[in-house]
Amino acid sequence: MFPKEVMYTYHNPVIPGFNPDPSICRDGEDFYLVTSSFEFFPGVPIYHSKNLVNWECIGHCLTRPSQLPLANCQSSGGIYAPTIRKYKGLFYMTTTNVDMYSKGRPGNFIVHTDDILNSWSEPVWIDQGGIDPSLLFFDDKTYFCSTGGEMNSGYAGDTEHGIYLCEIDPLSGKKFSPSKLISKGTGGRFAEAPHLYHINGMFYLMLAEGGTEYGHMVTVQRSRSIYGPYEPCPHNPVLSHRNRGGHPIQATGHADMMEDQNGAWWLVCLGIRPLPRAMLHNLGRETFLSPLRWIDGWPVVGNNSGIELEMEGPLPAAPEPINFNYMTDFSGPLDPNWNYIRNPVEKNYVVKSGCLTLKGDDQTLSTANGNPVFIGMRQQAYVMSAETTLRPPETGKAGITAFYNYDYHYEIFVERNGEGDMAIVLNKRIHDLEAETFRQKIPACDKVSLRIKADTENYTFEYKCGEGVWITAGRGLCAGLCTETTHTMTFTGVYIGLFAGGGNADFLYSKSIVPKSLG
Ligand code: 6LW
Repeated sequence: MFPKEVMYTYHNPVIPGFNPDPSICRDGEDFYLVTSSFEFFPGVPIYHSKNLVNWECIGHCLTRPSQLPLANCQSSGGIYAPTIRKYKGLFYMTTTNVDMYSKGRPGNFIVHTDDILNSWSEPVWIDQGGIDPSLLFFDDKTYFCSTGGEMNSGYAGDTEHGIYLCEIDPLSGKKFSPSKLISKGTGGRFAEAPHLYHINGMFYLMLAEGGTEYGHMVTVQRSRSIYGPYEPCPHNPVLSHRNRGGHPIQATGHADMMEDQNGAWWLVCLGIRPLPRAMLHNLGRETFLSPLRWIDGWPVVGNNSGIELEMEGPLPAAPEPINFNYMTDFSGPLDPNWNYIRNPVEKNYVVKSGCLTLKGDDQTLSTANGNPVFIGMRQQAYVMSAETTLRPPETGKAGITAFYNYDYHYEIFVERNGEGDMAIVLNKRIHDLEAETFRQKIPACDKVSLRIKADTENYTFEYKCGEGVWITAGRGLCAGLCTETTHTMTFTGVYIGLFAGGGNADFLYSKSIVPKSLG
């Protein structure tokens, strides 16, 4: 059935932790995948793989504030779903900075590069509204689609809801045709995530419908003409877990598909792994992989239109176990797995001779729409631990946090006041309630270690003075840092981060460990 007979077993999610809205393209035997980044910076991580299972973050598309202004960006504002494509020697990435709409400006833009390991162009802005932009290169023309019409009729809402298409120049952003409504979806609410493909003489339009929560699905339509009319696939939705109650993977949707160098087809999509006791998830929407077959000119996804934690497929190369363990001793530049909240003030981050100095200013992790002095990595496994050792600040605070957004975070930190008194503090913020649930004076020492241990119920916070023993300061429920429990619509996941406020602190290393049995 598959063009290549060697079948491999692999594990999902292939990119765990907050990595939603995956889009994938192939360049020879190299695969590249991008995901949404919202208020975090740099924007739009780029992952590389040779086998479609082991992905390494090699950089970001949006590395300069001129490409990605995030000042005062709302939680889960900023960058929504990207699409990546390769055409005639150039990589193109199109996405939305939804914050632009609140300024009355276009939100959809395109950047390009001829060297994916290097920097990308400045954005060109597209006069078409909505979200989830996508590109199709066909017949020497470039087609652009998204979920909104002409900009002067407003962001998505003011135009008739649906998928709009126009022809553009991807380098200048110039529009060659008016935006035309080509589909309203197949009946589910929120037709979004359009991806257009030209395969065997037909145009295929893949959409997400149902919303990005538990009713999420992927639908497909096809037409001989790019502008439609589009005929729905007889077995829509081609992927959904909406009727799979109790399945460990939920909310599958927002997909992209691609043919590999051996003629096998693959689909990447987002999904969530809810906590065992409730319909809640704290790790964010993650990236999953499924083989895709063509039957009678329609795509058939995975296991009976579903995705499993363990799947089999004709991968282009053998998969390796996913390594979740991470150690940095700050002996070189920060690798791209580290992210900031909104645009960082660069002078507040100094990496030198095995030490990261965070120069804490007057912002805190709770500063609304702020850019506190923080670097973090996505939490990628439910059961994990993360620790750091630091030299306490002369005055101020420095520590480690489990951070969802400025209204939802737990942290343990060391604080030194003007008199030189030192204390360990556990602080929790949920909704508009912020409380110190633990405060312990400690004798002055020049090194403090702080640790977060996560499981499917709690984050546990521990500290150690000098070479002493680990002491538990307290816990915080995972339920407090979940997408479903936030007071605004949010789309992100937990970061484990290092931070400082009100003074300078030197961090000597950062380490995170996932028990092998879960890797
Ligand atoms: C994205 C939309 C969606 O733009 O969630 O799951 C939105 N799908 O397509 C934010 O990621």
